[in-house]
Amino acid sequence: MELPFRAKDDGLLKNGELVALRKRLRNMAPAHDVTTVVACAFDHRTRALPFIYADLRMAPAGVRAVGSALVDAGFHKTRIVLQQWNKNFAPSQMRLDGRIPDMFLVSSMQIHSAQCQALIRDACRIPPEQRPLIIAGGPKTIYEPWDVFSADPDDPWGADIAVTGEEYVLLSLLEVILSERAGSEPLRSAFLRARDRGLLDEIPGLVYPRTDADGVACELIDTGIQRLVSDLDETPHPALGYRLLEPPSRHATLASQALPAERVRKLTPIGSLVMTFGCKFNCPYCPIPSYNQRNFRTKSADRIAEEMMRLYHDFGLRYYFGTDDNFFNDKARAIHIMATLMRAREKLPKGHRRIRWGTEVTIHDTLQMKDYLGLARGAGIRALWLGVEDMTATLVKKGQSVDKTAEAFGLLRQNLICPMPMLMHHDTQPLVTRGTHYGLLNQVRLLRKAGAPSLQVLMITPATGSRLYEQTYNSGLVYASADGRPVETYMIDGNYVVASHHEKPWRKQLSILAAYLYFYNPLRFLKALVRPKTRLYLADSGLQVIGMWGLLKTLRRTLPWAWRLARGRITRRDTYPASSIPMRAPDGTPAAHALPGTPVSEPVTAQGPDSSQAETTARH
Ligand code: B12
Ligand code: SF4
Repeated sequence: MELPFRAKDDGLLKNGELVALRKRLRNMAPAHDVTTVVACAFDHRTRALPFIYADLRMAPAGVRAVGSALVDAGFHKTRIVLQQWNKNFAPSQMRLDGRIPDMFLVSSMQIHSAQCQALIRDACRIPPEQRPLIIAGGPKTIYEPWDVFSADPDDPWGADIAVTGEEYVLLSLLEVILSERAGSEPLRSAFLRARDRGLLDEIPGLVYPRTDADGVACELIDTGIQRLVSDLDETPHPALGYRLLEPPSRHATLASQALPAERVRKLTPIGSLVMTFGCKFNCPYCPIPSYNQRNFRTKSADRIAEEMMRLYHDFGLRYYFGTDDNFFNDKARAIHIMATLMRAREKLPKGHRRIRWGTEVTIHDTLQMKDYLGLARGAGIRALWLGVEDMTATLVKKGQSVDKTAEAFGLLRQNLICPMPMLMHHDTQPLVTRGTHYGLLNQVRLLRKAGAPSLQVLMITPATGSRLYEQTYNSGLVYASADGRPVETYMIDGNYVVASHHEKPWRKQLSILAAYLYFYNPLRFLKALVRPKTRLYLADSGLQVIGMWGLLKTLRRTLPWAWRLARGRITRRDTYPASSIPMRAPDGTPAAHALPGTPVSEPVTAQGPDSSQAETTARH
């Protein structure tokens, strides 16, 4: 299910709303000595190609944005802990400023859910009277907020609230809680009162539980789809978040100081930077257009240039990755941003013009930009990730074809920009075909010939929040287990074949490995160095090294799975994972984030039943 759309003209915040909220909080902050730890959940079992370097060496923008928002609002005692760097971090043992923090925030992608739940579970070991207010957020809760609450009476853990939105939602929640807080009362107790008085119900983008006496969630109240900030210049500056990072360690506890500015670049040499959000295409397996309520949201060119320059000056960051879904989506804006960045780079003293960046685009839009790729190079773009998916457009059509892909790659290479293809493998695509370009290896070969220095091949896998999601599960495509090994959430990353009707799915698994092996190997590495075909040979050989290292990790992770697939005994899911806890909107209507089939609870009235005994009915 795609996220539902808000009413027309009500999907976006009014201009200035986020700025005004930040200002109001800054006025409130001096009266509240609030300490916060923001954790980024990361499951190290997901370490494999094609993300092997970026996964640890690029501090995620989501937790940094949340940290920046808190500091900007005046809450300086904030620390960001990345499980990427702090595997053993235990919230039950965290102390900040000498005390248990007032708030514990967890951010997670879907594939890191197991770690997200483990963090929350551990935080719940802190006795309730001392426990921080636990808030979950990020791409996991945006689509599946129910998963951060336990419904098991024998194991009652859970966040206090899930945020299904961005900075504005979190800051609105904080404003309400602080308005309700009496003196230095524990933040969590002010939260519980605000919740019980219904004060949170007016903030779209929250899901909170009503619990029974034992603390078990009996129903979830969903305040609806968030309103989105349209002018991204209103968001707090990303430089603030970089000052909050916990230094890497093996300890369960936190260091006394955050990572010093001079060590930031070494640990996270790539800076991920929000520039735009959204995409005009409408691929049925992709949740991005509906998440953005079909809007394309951007920062101004000046703001992007200022951010890059400030991060360069403050932390020495030279390499950036734009978190765009499709940077070339709006041609005029992209040109304006690139022209501004080019001027900003030119203003730097000669030896300092080394700011470089890359981002995601589509083949179709790259061709539309063919006259501006020199400008792109001048703006510092050195690599573009292109969603080629299937060059023959058999799987999905978004303006790509073999010829167009080759043309786009050629143009990028001419302008010394690395074309980084992203392919999607699927049941009907053979490993090799004769006389056509349909086979996976045929396409990999073409892409290599067209100058690709890196490769991404992922098996098509159901994505939460996409149109095809429920249908994919209901059709029995998705596995529950293979040869007795259950499919766990960390495996739903496209690297494992976990959704297929192929009679020999192990072949699909091996095909992905074969594609990588064909692309990354010692022979190619030597050729890239000795007989370079392109002026980008240093990038090419470097990426070969990272690719071979990543391939070893990928082999270690996915070969055993291929073996299980080959042994058969595959069991399939017959339905999608939905909430087992009843959900509803505050007024009793169906919850915006609930998948069809989620039980619905009756609202509690003054005379009505206790929510824990509320009658539940199936939705749809
Ligand atoms: C950059 C990126 C990557 C980088 C990440 C590197 C890094 N360390 O940052 C790389 C290339 C490695 C990557 C890999 C993958 N990615 Co990726 N990636 C993105 C991308 C394009 C940008 C992420 C980002 O920085 N966004 C900007 C920040 C500011 O947004 P945000 O993280 O959503 O955070 C905001 C809110 O969510 C919220 N928030 C976040 N955390 C919290 C916490 C709290 C408490 C609160 C209140 C709020 C909150 O506030 C933030 C500010 O607005 C997104 C799409 C997108 N445009 O967001 C996909 C995305 C995150 N990736 C996704 C996926 C699926 C993957 C992969 C599994 C590959 C795949 N199959 O597509 C792998 C996983 C690799 C791994 N082992 O982790 C999905 C996640 C879906 C989900 N439901 O979890 C996304 C959302 C794309 C999509 N399909 O919609 N990815
Ligand atoms: S082009 Fe990419 S971002 Fe746009 S809808 Fe398709 S998959 Fe999603």
